Amino acid sequence: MNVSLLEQGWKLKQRNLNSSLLDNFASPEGWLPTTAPSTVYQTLFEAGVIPDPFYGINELEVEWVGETDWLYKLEFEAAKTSETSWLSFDGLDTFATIWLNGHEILKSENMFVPQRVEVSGLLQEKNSLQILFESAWRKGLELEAANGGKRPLWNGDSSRLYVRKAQYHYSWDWGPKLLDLGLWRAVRLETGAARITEWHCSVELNATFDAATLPITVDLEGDLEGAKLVLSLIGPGGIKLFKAILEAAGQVSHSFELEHPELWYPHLYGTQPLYTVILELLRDDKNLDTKTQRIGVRQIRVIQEAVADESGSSFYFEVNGISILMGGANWIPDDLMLTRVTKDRYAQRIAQTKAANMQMLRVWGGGIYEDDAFYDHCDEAGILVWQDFMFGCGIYPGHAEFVESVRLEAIANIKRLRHHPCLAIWTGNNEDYPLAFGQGLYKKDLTPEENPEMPARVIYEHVLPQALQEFDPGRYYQPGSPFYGTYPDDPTVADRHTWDVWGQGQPYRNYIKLEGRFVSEFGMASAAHLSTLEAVLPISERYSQSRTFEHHMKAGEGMRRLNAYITDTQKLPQNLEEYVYATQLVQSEAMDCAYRIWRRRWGVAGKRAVGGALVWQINDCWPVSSWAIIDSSATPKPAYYSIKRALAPVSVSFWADGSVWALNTTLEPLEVVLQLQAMNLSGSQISSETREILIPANSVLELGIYNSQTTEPVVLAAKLLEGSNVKARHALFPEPFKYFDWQHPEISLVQHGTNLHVSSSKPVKGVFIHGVELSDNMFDLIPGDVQILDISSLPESLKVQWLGGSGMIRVKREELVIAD
Ligand code: BMA
Repeated sequence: MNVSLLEQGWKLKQRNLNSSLLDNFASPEGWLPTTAPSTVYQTLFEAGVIPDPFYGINELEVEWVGETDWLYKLEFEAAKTSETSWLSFDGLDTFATIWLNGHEILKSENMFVPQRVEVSGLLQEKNSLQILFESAWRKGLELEAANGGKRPLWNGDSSRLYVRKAQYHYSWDWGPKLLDLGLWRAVRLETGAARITEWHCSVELNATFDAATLPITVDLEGDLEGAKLVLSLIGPGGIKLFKAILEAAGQVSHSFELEHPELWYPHLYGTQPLYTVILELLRDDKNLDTKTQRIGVRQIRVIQEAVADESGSSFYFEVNGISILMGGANWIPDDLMLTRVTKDRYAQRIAQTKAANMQMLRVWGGGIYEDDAFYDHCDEAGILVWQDFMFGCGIYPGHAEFVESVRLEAIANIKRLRHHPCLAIWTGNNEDYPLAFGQGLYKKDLTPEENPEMPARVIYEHVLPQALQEFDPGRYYQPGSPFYGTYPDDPTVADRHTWDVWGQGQPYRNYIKLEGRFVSEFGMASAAHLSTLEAVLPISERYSQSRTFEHHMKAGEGMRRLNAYITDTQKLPQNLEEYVYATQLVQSEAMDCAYRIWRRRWGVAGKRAVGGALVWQINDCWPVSSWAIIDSSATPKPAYYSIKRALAPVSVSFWADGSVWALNTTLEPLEVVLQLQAMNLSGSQISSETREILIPANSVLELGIYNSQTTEPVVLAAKLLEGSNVKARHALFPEPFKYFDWQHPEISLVQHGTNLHVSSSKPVKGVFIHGVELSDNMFDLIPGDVQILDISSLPESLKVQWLGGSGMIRVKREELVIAD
């Protein structure tokens, strides 16, 4: 195949509704240079036609872009050929009509369906490609009026339910309304005599994990006379393992058998060896087409078994026979202007996920089926993917055209994603069932056909599982997330979205009562970093009650809730810097509570009461106060670090009642020394205790209640030591923090080579060091316990904030003394 990327030379302009489309395209006026991929917002912003939609309250000023129609055009040359030619459009957002040399070749109404059109008869030496993108806003309103009118939803405008477009573009409780449009994925001209149209290699691992069958099916089209299909399998180290030469035909099947395959594991449980399948369609010595597919050999199961002494059933993942206590996060699209999410940005975000000791990302249903790069990085990093189909928080329609469009969308995306070893589970939608349940629209005991009040049940319960049955059988599917037993928050079965904390304003210590068998969403909002905010807040607006600050908080009652959690827990902040810290401390403490108390319920084999928790949300798509733990400038918020510590393979934890437990998610038992200490607020020791403990593999070990036997306020500290190596720490400070006098802590920072030693003469809560990349941050300091962090470079002094204060602290430099 001769493939040319039609990337450069595109032009873009707004459609003038006062003249005909033909005149619009013909007129030389108003065209802006652009590329494919590109989007309209991105092009206009980069050309200086509109201001930065993310700055200040510009969102309101640029809304018109999404309410108008836009034109793309490209002149391109093509060599004369007797072979077949196709134009491929990997992503059209959304209502597109396309003409080649004046002939309409395509109409598309679904952003998630790649399109390919044969254009052999229409191609000339000089070609003109013209595309009309109609406003999704206007089209959505028309579709809504024609197909059933307004339906219940959370977030955005109800017309979104009728439009197969990224739903968060309509605004969300963490995102602005930016109804972007355009050629959001690549465009290609492909020419050849014959081609590989479909290919798939599935992986069947045997029960003892020591042999795998790799059945490969390939569909071919075109002139296959005398052609051969060569299939090769390359091992993880680049070694050629197998080669098969087969007669080319419409469909070709073959199978490779692998003895002792190298198994793919999630991060922290093993390595991520990847095999490559290469398909070459050859005639004589001429290569007609080539495709490659990377695969991994592993078996993933969702275990729903009895939980000893409890009702309901477990919900946890098992990979290659290993029970995994999942730590992870929910993923939203990383930007509103999707073409700005480069491969490097994906790489950075997945690396951050991995560095936080996470093993799973859930691609949430209000966004997009992500770019191949996302899943490639997850394959390489060992991050499992929980993949929603793209429906979120709404009562979607079920008319025939809509269902058919969804069916094609599902098939296209299942085929694109199914070979990735990272892909663990599919779910039909995000929160459509709880929404319907709450409104009395979900009739659980009736079939989808008998329940027209929730028309899209037909999609979630028939169309999607049928598509999976045909194209990705064997992978776990659930009609929605959450999907529950008797009611949406049922803690005894399946997954749960826990929003009583934040959503209902409950204190975060209540997480102990709000577990699920698998908590696939929960979170606490906080402000973005000060520097991220300063970049979008005009100077006069840099205070937390400003109109612009509030504009960058989209959640219902969002500002009130942020403020309530601060007043419940801390003294009132005096300026924006303190405000940002106060919200981030709340988020960090809340995440520490949730992850630790739920992971405690991993228990032991046969009693896996909680199988994992995914924080809402890992990333942001613009500068905003949200539940994200990494803000839109890619800077981890403090909660990122408290989660990272809670998800470490070995941890020790306190709960508010003084109970202590250790968790070892490694597959080996661990012998460590447990050190417990109680001290008053100025750091004088009241009691201490040291004992040797053996934490069984992949289990929780309860360590009893540590009681300091005193009535004065105390700080409790726990450490696990392997020799002099600190494996884990945790501390319990008296709450609510606002009732106590946090004395000036005298924090010391000393650089030893590539380490920064941080210590203090008094107990300090929530030490956050600004402006440098560190292996840990937002930690508590206990006198006598120096924390050693990895650093890359260090300035003379560092800005440090902690509960009760902040300051610039000079970094002392120590000569590195290397002992013999
Ligand atoms: C969950 C998500 C999102 C939402 C988030 C915060 O329910 O599925 O729809 O952004 O809560 O409210």
